[in-house]
Amino acid sequence: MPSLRKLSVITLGALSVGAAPIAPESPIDSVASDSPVMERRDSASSAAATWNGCTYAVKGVGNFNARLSVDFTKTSSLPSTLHASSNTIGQGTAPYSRQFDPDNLDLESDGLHMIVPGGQDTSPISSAQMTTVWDDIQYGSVRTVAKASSVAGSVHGFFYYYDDSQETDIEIRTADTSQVHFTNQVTTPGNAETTYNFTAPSDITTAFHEYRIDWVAGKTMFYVDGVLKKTVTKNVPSSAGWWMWNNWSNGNTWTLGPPASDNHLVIKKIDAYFNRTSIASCGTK
Ligand SMILES: *[C@@H]1O[C@H](CO)[C@@H](O)[C@H](O)[C@H]1NC(C)=O
Ligand SMILES: *[C@@H]1O[C@H](CO)[C@@H](O)[C@H](O)[C@H]1NC(C)=O
Ligand SMILES: CC(=O)N[C@H]1CO[C@H](CO)[C@@H](O)[C@@H]1O
Repeated sequence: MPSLRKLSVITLGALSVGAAPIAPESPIDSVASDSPVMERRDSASSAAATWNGCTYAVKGVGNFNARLSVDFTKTSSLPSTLHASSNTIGQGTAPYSRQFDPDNLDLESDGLHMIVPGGQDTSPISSAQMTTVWDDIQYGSVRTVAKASSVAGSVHGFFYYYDDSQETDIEIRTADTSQVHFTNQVTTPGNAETTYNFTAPSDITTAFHEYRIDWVAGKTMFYVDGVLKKTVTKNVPSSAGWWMWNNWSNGNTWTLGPPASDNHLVIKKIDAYFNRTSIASCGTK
């Protein structure tokens, strides 16, 4: 069993916003210098952006004035730039309401576990969410290295959110891990959302993969393991808001569940480049 480090959400350690960029990840986990045997390869990941003295340049995408980079296998607390949610969302037409509980975020040796505890059958369904502290994100290139739960009955979301009509999502439904979903929520009431399914990596619940959204003026681009899967130009959000990561269930036909046993989304790393509207000129490295 990995050692359990309970997250302290009160003592927030400062972490690498504005810190030196970490080198792009080596595609090889580790290779003993005297060994001819290569260790298992990580799946491909996107190259880190380059700092040009004023902004972070993501090749072919654009420039961003802030970075949030965290490796959850190397930190013992949530960085001060991330906030553990504790709000409740009403059930609406779903069977259950849900409540985000900071206690459902656990740092373990392989990363940050975002847990929907198993066996719940009363509202609110205890769920897990964290958001950027920053609420002024307008455009970004956000890469999340994560492993989905094999326990059915929740939705894992990596997404930008301002309100229900300003939202772009990567979602994994643990009731059907054969698909990854990319969606721009409807920006104009009455229109339809723009959503696409893609075949998920076959080992989505046993291996870490990189899920990336690039959001710039007029388009969102969705990637898995550094490969562009879809560019969407409809229902593109245009407001400043938060980036969020969550794992939740309300028992509806989208999430199904609630899960019968503990459902863990594991986030190993986040490397995010943002344009923050409060930063008028150059960002700081
Ligand atoms: C981010 O903001 C900078 C400065 O305002 C701008 O030059 C750049 O194009 C913006 N990036 C994107 C992706 O829109
Ligand atoms: C897309 O995903 C939804 C929800 O999991 C599913 O109902 C639908 O059949 C999928 N579509 C395709 C084309 O696979
Ligand atoms: C991507 C995703 O799952 N989005 C939903 C996650 O949960 C928030 C808050 O519960 C909803 O507002 C999102 O639509």
